[in-house]
Amino acid sequence: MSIYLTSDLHGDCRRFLKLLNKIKFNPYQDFMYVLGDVLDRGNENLELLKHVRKYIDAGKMLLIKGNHELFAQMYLQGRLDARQWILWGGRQTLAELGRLSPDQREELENFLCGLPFYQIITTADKTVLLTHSGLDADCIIESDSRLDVEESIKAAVAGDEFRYLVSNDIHYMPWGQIRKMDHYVIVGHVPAMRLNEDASCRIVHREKYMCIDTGAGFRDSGGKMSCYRLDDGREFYV
Ligand SMILES: [Mn+2]
Repeated sequence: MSIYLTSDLHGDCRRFLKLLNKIKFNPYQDFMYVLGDVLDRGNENLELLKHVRKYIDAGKMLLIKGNHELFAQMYLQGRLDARQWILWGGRQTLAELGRLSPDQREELENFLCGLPFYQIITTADKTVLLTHSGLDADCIIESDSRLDVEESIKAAVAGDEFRYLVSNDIHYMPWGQIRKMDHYVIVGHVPAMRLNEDASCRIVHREKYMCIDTGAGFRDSGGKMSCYRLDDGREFYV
C-alpha cells in the first residue's frame, strides 16, 4: 500500500488520469490525499471533481478544502459574484455549473461545505499535517517553545476561512516561528515556480514543511502536475 499526496489539480482532468496511470494508482491498495484546488483555471473542472469523488466515495481518496473549492461554494451560496470569481480563475467552472440542475447544485454545495481543512496522518516512521495554504500569521497559537499547528489552523478557520485559505503566510513567517511548528506540514496553494530560486516547478522541500503545488494550473509558465509518495519520498511529474 502506498500513500500519495497531490495538490492544485486545477481542472486538468486528462492530466490527472495520466498521473494516476503513471503512478499505477491501485485503488485496492493505495490511498491519495488531494490538498485542495481541484477546481478552476482548467477546462474540465466538474469532470475532474467527479473522478476524485468516485475515489472519495470508495474510500480511496480524501480532498482537503482549497480556496477554489471555497470560491465555488460561495458562488453557489450567493456570497461571491460571477465577475469576481472569473478574475480568480473560475470562468470555465462557472459555465459548467450553469449546466447543473438545482438539485445537483445543492448537492455540490453541501459536498464543498463539508470538506476538511486539514488532516494529520501517521505512517510507520512519520507524522505529517496536510493542509491547503498553511498558516494565517495573525492566528498563531504558540508558547515559548512550540507552535501548535492544528490549533492555529482551527483558530484561523473559525475566524475567517476565506482569509485562511488564501493565505501564503507560511512562506514568509520568520524562521524563529516556523522552527517551533509541532508538526511537519505539507501544503499546496503557492506554485513552486514562485518559491524555488531557480523558478523550477519541482516540489519545494524546506526544513519544516513542503509545498507540492507544482503549477498544474499554470502550464504556460512551465507548471506541471505532480504527486509525492509519502512512503519513500519519490516524486512523479506529468
Ligand atoms: Mn489555492
